[in-house]
Amino acid sequence: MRTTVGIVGAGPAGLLLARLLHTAGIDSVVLESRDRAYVEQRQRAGILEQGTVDVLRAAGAGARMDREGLRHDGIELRWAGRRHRVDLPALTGGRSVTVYAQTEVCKDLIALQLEEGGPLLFGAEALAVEDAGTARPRIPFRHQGRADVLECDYVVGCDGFWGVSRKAVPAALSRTFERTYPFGWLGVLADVAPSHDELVYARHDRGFALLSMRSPSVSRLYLQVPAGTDAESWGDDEIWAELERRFATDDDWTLERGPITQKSVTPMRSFVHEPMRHGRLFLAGDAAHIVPPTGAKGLNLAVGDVVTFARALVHRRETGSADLLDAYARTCLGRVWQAERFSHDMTALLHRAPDATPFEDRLQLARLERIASSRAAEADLAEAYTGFPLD
Ligand code: RFL
Ligand code: PHB
Repeated sequence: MRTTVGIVGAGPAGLLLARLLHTAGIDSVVLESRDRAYVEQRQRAGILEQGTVDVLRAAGAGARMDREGLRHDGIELRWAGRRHRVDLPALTGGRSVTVYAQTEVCKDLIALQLEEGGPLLFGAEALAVEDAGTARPRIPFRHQGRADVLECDYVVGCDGFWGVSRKAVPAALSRTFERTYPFGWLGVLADVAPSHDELVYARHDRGFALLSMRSPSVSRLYLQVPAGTDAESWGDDEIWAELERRFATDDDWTLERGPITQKSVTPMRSFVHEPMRHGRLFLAGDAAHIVPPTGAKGLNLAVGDVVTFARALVHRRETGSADLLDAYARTCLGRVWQAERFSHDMTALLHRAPDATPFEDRLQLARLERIASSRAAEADLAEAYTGFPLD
């Protein structure tokens, strides 16, 4: 099999890249090791930055998002019984975010690709990326039990943190930057209308909690739990009781309970692999970097990477110049490190480390007070949360 761009992985990065290349008239093949249902149902991100929304729309993948996505003009910070709303457009010159789940983004992009785009193979596991340092990189893969090889001009590794692409960068050239956290998130989906119309990020002495949503009738809620916690060790009533404690306010706000339909625990990690490019291999999304979910940045970063690659390849075709391809890693890493910084800071602001000292607790409260009382501090948060521009 032969194509211009071999794409490993059909998460949001790989699927959007295939769509962007298709609209630019560049052919690609996507290899995805899992089946379609798995990719469409894996519960993950919920928040799209304005820039991500604009990209999906321009790619012709925004119709259902525009109908069903929920535009949010604020988030609430909650601590010590207090509530503080951050007005996103007022602080950023009009920017907001959209609640539209990653599952739905993937469903929309898969449907478009199967209808109009190039091959998208499910159950196709890439075994390696070979000859990345040459003009003819290759991807050996297994599809429905048969061995095959995809020959390409370029390979984009969109295969997430556990994928094979990153391993094709020689160890002598690779550098990784990493932090693991001593806690994770227990996430639940519940069939109940969200108890607030905007997201609530809560800092509590017992740990962080987040109220989010998937639709006007489905809530998505998270609790900070110790690293390594088994989701099944938390009973449903116990989860609701703990959420109530951590979201408790001094006013008459209440948390509505409902049937929990899914629960799982996500570990938290910050991770960057440099460089993001080796020869004809380009890494994009979680394959190259991971952020803790507190800043809602992972999917949006993946979008930034593939937009940067697609633009660079179109530029190469139109002008013959490889300048933008050569600038890929530098361009992406600028945004990546800003998102790493913000995600780390939001995590530190709102989570309680198991060994937190009273001094650190007071600092957290002082930081929250600062955001609530200084427009500059609040605008700094709002700018990063709504996203750094793609250009
Ligand atoms: P993905 O989504 O992991 O997709 C990689 C795909 O590659 C496939 N694959 C292979 N295919 C072929 N051959 C191989 N050898 C392969 N190895 C792997 C995998 O099966 C998979 O389908 O990476 P991608 O596309 O880079 O997308 C990244 C995002 O999924 C991720 O950053 C976000 O979900 C992070 N994230 C959030 N991001 C946001 O922007 N906003 C949020 O609100 C947000 N919330 C979250 C999150 C992530 C979470 N978890 C579970 C980590 C909330 C949570 C709880
Ligand atoms: C989500 O809805 O899954 C979500 C929202 C905001 C975050 C992380 C996850 O910061």
